Amino acid sequence: MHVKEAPVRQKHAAAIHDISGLGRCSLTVALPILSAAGIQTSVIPTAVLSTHTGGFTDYTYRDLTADMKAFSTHWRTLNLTFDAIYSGYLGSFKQLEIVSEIFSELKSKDTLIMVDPVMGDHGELYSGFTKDFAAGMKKFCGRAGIIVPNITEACFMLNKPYKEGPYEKEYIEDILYGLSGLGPDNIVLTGVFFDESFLGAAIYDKNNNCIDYALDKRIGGMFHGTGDVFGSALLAALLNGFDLYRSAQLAVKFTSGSIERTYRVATDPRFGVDFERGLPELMKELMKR
Ligand code: PXL
Repeated sequence: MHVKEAPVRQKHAAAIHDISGLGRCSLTVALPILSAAGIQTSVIPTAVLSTHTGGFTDYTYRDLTADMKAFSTHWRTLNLTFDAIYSGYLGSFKQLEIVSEIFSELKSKDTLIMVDPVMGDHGELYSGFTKDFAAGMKKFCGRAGIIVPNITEACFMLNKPYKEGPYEKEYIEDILYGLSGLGPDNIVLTGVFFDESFLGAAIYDKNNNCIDYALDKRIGGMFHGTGDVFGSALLAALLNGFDLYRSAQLAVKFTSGSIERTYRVATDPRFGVDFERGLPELMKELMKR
């Protein structure tokens, strides 16, 4: 007689980001990556834009702040458990406050809260963000189990001078310790490089007091949406049971591959990176677990 294996419970994530119609960031990146990784992904959209705000002018922006809380209030009646809640681009203090409430409403004992404190890059804040907002985001990061800032975002939250790379280990590790002081158990800092050839993430696991680096071939230049590609792939790997370091390695490889495909065909960097054609390879890696 054929005995069926007990079905493995499917993981369920909630993604709280805006949806920028064009430009491959936020939900148009998080949804396909998490879904392809076998994770049921429910979304709370924070705003709907025609494009993201990086380098485009005249984009449309419909704010959904007033609708967000109603999603979680409704979902609470449905007796759900979330394995992860993943927040990204949040555009106001009000949204920080609401998403904090949503975390409290939707999380259970084992829910991983992942916060990407999207605010800027290359030493500059994105349009519409202020230093005050960075202070609000710093506090908000205290609600997370894992945060995935880039160096610009980390420096604004820690009130630390931003430096251009290549970096010294001491500078990076000082940032990691500073960020861990905000509360999260795990820090994955992106945009780290020690020479011109390799770039990736610094990983700090506070409970094991362990710092590690996941680096891959570096292609210089500015590529939009890579933070969202990285964060989504990282969460996809974590929810598929990979440890923090291996998850960061897979996410770095997936992101650098996406950048390389984009670089080769020299598309307008505002249109984001070709992560789509890297999905089969990422899935193959995730299946090895
Ligand atoms: O990738 C981050 C992001 C998300 N959403 C919007 C953005 C940006 C970065 O510029 O503008 C609307």
